[in-house]
Amino acid sequence: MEMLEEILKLREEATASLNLLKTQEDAENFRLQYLSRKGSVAQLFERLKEVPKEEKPAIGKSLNELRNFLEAEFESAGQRIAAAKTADIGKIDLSIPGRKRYIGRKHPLTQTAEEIKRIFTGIGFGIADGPEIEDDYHNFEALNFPPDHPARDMQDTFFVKSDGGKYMLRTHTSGVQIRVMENNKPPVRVIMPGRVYRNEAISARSYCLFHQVEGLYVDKNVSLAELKGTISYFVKEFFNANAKLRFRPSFFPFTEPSAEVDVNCFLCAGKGCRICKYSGWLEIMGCGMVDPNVFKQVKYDENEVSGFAFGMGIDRLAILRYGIDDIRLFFENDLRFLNQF
Ligand code: 2NL
Repeated sequence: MEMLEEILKLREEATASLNLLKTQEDAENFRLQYLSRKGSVAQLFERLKEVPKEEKPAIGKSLNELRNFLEAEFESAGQRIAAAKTADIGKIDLSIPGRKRYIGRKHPLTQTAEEIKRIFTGIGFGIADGPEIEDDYHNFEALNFPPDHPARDMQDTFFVKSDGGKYMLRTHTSGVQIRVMENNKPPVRVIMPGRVYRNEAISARSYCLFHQVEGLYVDKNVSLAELKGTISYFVKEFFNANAKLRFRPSFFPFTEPSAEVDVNCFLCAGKGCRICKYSGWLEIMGCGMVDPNVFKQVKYDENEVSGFAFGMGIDRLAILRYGIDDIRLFFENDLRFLNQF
């Protein structure tokens, strides 16, 4: 290659890398590569010896120009780097206190649901889930609700409008249990946590949406004593080992006999207070022995198997456990509330 061409090429190459210099270290590398005693510019000067005599003045002049140009540019690049460094120091105020980072946490309803799941899976229950839009069969009919039951009323249930009343937002998770029995032979031992909906006036005590955990155990010879034992175990794990509970006769279309479960009020220890409405007891769940009509619907032989079922509101349990006085707080996502759990 002609020397003049090489000089031009080196000038282009060096100018390009000058623009990329960011740190003092970059600058020193540049100096070593191009401007030091063994650098590219010096090497070109070295070759001036081989150049024919008549070309020497022109090429020598070019080389001098190159060296002066690069030295000047290198100098200003050095100033640019130094200036950038001071500018950065000016931008960062090391005396400003650090920004506080907020650590996220699980919603109190999630924490409560997880605790309930932990207790039941620990004694052999599986977890099932299913659709939140249910059909009439799974939400009511298979559960032995008579056709004129008030829960089937528009007043209590959100129906999916366009289909003339066949589909609804589930009012309990029982439909999932029906599906589990439809798809599995006994024994069955599952809980189903999930969202349920009721068309109710919204107040501190009730919301149109809440959360339920239902449980079902079906096998040969499942007894009421096992129901009581299972529920007692759960209540003592969830509330405390000394919790006292009572089973109060009740009615559900899908269980016979049925009971409601009360735990002694832990706030007043049974003396009577605002939370337990001066009764000394808090209602926490419903339960019973699965009605034979339900077994017939899912083609289980009601003479071969028996079972118990129960249902509890997660929101209600969380309210009691944490002493919350308004269910709507669970749905507002106000961090001042959520950060307390
Ligand atoms: C309550 C009461 C209950 C059930 C739910 C159930 C489901 C099937 C068959 C029989 Cl498939 N029973 N579920 C039984 C008793 C009570 O819930 O107060 N829940 C908040």
